[in-house]
Amino acid sequence: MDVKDLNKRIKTLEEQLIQALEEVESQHDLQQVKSRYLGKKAEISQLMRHMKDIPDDDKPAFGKAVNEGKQRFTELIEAKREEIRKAEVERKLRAERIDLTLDAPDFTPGSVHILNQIVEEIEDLFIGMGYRVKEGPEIETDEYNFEKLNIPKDHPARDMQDTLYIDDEHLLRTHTSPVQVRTMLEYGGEKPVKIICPGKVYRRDDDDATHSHQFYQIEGLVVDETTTMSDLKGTLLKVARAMFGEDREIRLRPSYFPFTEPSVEVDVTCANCDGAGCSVCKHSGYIEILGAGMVNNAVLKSSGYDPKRYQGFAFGLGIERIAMLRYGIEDIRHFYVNDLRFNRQFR
Ligand code: FA5
Repeated sequence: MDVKDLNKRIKTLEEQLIQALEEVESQHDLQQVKSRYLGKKAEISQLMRHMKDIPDDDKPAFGKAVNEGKQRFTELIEAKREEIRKAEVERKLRAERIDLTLDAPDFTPGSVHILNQIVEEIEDLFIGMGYRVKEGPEIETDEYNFEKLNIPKDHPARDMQDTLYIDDEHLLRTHTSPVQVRTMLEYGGEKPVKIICPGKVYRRDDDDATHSHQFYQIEGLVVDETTTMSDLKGTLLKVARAMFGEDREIRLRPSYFPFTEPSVEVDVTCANCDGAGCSVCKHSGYIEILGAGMVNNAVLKSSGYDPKRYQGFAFGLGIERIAMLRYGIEDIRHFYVNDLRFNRQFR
């Protein structure tokens, strides 16, 4: 084969390639044509073998002809590739075209559940006072839910919160208070703490109008060198007024929690009768909304804080309780049955 024959042969191959490309419809077909015309076993690749029979003077022209042929084949194939890609994009766009003149289906937008609305409102209030929002696990260990909160095994206070155990050491948290301990340990006993923690809690309570086996709490914890009971009272007054109106008053009643000392329960003046006494507040003029107190020294110690240097206050409020009082909801189960007629009232 001389250079002239070679050029002729390459020209024929090129015409065959152009014809083959006309049949190609997909990238897959194209790949097959490419390996037939440019692969290792393709004729153009094999032509180099004839080089040894070519006179030395013609060798450069022979090599050049093969390489230029390969270059043209590649360009033809790549042009086809681009053509297929564009056709595919266009096909897709046509298939996905939206008819803006069609009537929209009847569509009712959803909304945030009332319990989450209250959580968000309380979060905003506390973030505005410089608190951080923390989270903790719903599956807790006995150690964090009880032991480090000064409630050892066999302590009668364990009966205050009927517990759903997973095994001897793990349980569904009965309150958000374990996050107090988790946060203090995380802060390492040196830094002041100022956090709230909203979350779900679980108890083996029988469901009735005011009790649920699963409900929401918000925990609050402040630990610093100068924290006092009057800081706690001022903070809780702010919460009560934000939730129930600027003219609400609160009352701290002595109570008992193993993890606070002294402990209080907090009542707010009844919004229904303005404190005069009515059936909603059982004629007392007040309704209880939360538990609170000064962090017990034993808890500060087990969480790495020196009680001689630091004091703290903590509180835990029930979100459902607040929503029920604020909106006059008579049964806690309304929050969980997902009756849209109930949920839509709070949009
Ligand atoms: C506690 O859970 C304490 N951890 C609160 C606390 C935190 C005290 C920090 C001191 C310092 P208690 O069991 O009272 O306390 O629950 C707190 C609130 O959760 C109650 O005031 C009530 O609003 C709500 N609550 C309790 N049990 C239920 C229930 N079964 N269903 C709905 N809400 C409940």
